[in-house]
Amino acid sequence: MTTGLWDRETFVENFRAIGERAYHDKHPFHIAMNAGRLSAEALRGWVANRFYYQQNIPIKDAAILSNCPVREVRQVWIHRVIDHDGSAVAEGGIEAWLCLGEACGLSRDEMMQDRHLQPGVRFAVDAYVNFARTQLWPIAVASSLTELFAPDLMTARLAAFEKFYPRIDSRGLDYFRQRTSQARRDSDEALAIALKYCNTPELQREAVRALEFKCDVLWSMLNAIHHAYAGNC
Ligand code: AHQ
Repeated sequence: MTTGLWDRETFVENFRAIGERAYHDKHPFHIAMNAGRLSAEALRGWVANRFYYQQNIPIKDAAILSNCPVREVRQVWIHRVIDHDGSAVAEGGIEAWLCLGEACGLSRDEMMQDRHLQPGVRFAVDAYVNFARTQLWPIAVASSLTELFAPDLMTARLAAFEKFYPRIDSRGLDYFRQRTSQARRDSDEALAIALKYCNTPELQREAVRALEFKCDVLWSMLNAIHHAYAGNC
């Protein structure tokens, strides 16, 4: 039996409960990273594999744009593509992530050619892009709400890199610095859109399930990376 429409507070609380339970800040690989226990090779493996995720974020967001008939929503959402792809006047997150890789000892070529890409990372990321292409656009927007929980993780990660991994040039960490504020803005925007357009009991429950799915995407990526590079940490 479908229960009634959640009020705003209940809807938001249901999103937050998913993060509390399933966000990847609790994954053993991130715990080890933030405790300074990762080897240089494990860090390189994580950066190289996350690059595949970063490259696909603007493709995912362009898929949402292509499915969205609401001009006001597209006007809000479109900056996400430029945030990562960059533009003629400013580099974006993909370039910043390549700089992070070079600071960890990876070459641009081996990242661009996905030389280290683990099957489990490829399949999780491709599932996320496919989700954005095939789901109702408000549901795909809701799947990005893992970013509600990203700023705290970014802050902890930046502190850990500066404290435990001093051989990584600090300029390589600019992605995490810019992401902390970008994630806050992104999640504020995505939450406002999800609350407004997931406006039936069924859409609200699908939106919460979309966030659970996205938490599984991020968790599966780290499972594959953990298995490949840091099974003993
Ligand atoms: O660097 C990240 C990023 O650009 C994005 C886009 C967003 C989305 O649209 O799904 N999610 C996301 C995330 C990024 N970094 C992850 C991390 O742990 O470094 C966290 C991830 C997220 O929380 O969804």
